[in-house]
Amino acid sequence: MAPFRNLPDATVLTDPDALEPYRHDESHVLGVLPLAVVRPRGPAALKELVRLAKAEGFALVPRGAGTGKAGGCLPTGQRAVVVDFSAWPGELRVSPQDLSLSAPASALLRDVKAAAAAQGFFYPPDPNSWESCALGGTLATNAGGPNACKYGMTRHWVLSVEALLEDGEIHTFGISSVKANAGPALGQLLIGSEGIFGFIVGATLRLTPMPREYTTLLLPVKRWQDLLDLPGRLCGAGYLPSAFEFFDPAVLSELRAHGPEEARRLPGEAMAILEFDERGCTSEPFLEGLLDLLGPVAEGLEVASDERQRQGIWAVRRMTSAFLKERHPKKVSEDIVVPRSRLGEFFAGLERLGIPSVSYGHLGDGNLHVNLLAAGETEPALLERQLMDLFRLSMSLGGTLSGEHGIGLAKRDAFLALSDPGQIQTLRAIKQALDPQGIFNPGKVI
Ligand code: 2HG
Ligand code: ZN
Repeated sequence: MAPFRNLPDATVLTDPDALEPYRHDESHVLGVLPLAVVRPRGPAALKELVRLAKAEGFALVPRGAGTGKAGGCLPTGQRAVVVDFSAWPGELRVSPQDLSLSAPASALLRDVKAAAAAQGFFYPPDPNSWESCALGGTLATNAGGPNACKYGMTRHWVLSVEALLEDGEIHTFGISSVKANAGPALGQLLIGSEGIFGFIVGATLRLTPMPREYTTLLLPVKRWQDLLDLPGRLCGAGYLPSAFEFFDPAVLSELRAHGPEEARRLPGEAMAILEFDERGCTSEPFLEGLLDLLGPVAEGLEVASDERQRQGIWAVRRMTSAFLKERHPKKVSEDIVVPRSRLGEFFAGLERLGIPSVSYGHLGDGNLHVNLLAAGETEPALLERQLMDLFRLSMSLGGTLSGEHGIGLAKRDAFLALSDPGQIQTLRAIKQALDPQGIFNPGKVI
């Protein structure tokens, strides 16, 4: 491919067979075949790529490990070059003094978490793909996960970011300290921007001491509606779970009938997984108070007594997305949010609107994976209507159409149709200021 022949410090792929995988991520949408895939190994490659993109009029589409759920890293349009950051250099460095960790975008989240843990620290963001996703992707999409209900999302753990901007240079936003107030936090604008303003190549992350004890519970319930006010009731009683996950009756019975061994023995009409990680959470008084709260709704509650049991409980939760996908390959899964206080109204709304769906996910922060299992067999216009009804319902209750996966390609039309026009205008004005030629991931988000 002629324009890329002299690209310094990069690997360039142009063989169609090698390009094909770049049309996919973990979402249900499909990208086009890119012109090329470039794996930069240093700033010189990025500088030249930006120059070429402007001169030749092609788009640059960033990619980490391709585990995104919204199509944000998929090429679109006529001429797109995927910038695959998997070979981007850099070391993982923990600073106990600063309670921080710096890492390149290419680092796997698994390795980031392990490097922190090796020195007694915790980096909380834990999307389901944490063992295979790249840090850069988690920053670009502001990844969430079960721990978000106590610890917040990726953006709450970023001290500074290094990003490629449209001048072809890498700039640093923020410092290695939680206190930095010299003007608006421009780095935060890049977190969750899905690469439309520039590409994140590295970051310094905030750490916290590693929890030393966990209480992990499997909570089968007799009546699944009893779960819906439980996150709020726990918080009201001073219990803040580090994770509160749930499976509705339909998901639980699929798991029970066709899931792995550990899932087949699961009791109850529906089920939750609760975890606590604060100091003292394994003490008698803590557990007694908790069991007083949970007892009346539970049907045969189990407390993990060792790390192996804890991991067994989490294994069932972690495989749920892949399991449902395998059973219903054309399903569409959403990640809407409603405030915890409106969960009951949300499920009543789903029923009223006749949206044929099953749900599981992060009940503790109101972020639900609503799955339309029959999406593949549903007439496209009807499916579209069902999804828009779902998004409108979430928004009418003070929620949003994406809690953790982002907008990307998958939700772009809905985002544009349902958002406050002032918000879209603002985003477009920022895009125009930061990327006047529109080279960074066009056609995503806005
Ligand atoms: C999870 O929580 C992930 O398991 C994936 O966010 C959810 O497949 C999904 O929609
Ligand atoms: Zn999730």
